[in-house]
Amino acid sequence: MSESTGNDRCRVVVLISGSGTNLQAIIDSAADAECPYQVCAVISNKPEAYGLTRASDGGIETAVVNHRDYLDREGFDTALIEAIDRYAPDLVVLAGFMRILTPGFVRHYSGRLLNIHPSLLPKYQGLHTHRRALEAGDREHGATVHFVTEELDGGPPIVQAIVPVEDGDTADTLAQRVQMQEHLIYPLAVQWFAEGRLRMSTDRAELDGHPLPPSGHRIDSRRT
Ligand code: NHR
Ligand code: GAR
Repeated sequence: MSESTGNDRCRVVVLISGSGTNLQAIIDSAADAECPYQVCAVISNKPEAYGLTRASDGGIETAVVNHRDYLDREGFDTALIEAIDRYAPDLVVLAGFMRILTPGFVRHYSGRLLNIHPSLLPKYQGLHTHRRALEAGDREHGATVHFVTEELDGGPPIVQAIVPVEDGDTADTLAQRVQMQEHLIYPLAVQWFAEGRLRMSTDRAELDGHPLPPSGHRIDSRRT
């Protein structure tokens, strides 16, 4: 065993807007001594986000950059970059972060910015994904971790979890089933990045030097 103090671990800053259950999964997985990343800070655009309490409870530094304090998206994103870069992160993770980011922000973190989106991208970009999947009569749904680019929910997928749609599902029951899988695939993708295995190339994500399929590595929860 090495005598690492953990100081060489990949530095991750997590951005949230709400409950932070994905943040919790990422924090929990970092508690493992073998985990290749550490969560350095959690930053919210909403002062009341419960995820801030989760972070404090985990001994993690927090900050709030309230979008309402800024005249426009450029001003907000500039302040957000300042708050993030104080922690010199190797990776920035959006976990239920609800503000669309400007091209300048996305370029600043190009190749080191991840999001989790609650649909099987490229289906249902944008909001209200569970309702839209139900309304379309889909039999499968899920979540996708992807690199963030200027195109909203359009960056290269890394890993996708597929869940069944059950008879009688509501948007809430379906969301719960999807979120259980989110809590598995998001820490996995962050670990891959931290181990240096994951890269963004032109229009694909690469794992271990090989391009991933267009929808990313797929995990089918119906088969496990
Ligand atoms: N920014 C860029 N440039 N590219 C992406 O792929 C992004 C992004 C910012 C956030 C998360 C995304 C999701 O997974 C995300 C991906 C918010 C909205 C939205 O419409 C859309 C997509 C996502 C997040 N937000 C409203 C806005 O005006 C505000 C909604 C609210 O506050 O509740 O910013 O779904
Ligand atoms: C998650 O389901 C995530 O996929 C989704 O919001 C939820 C956040 O939950 N993200 C978006 O809709 C982004 N627009 P959490 O705060 O408990 O992690």
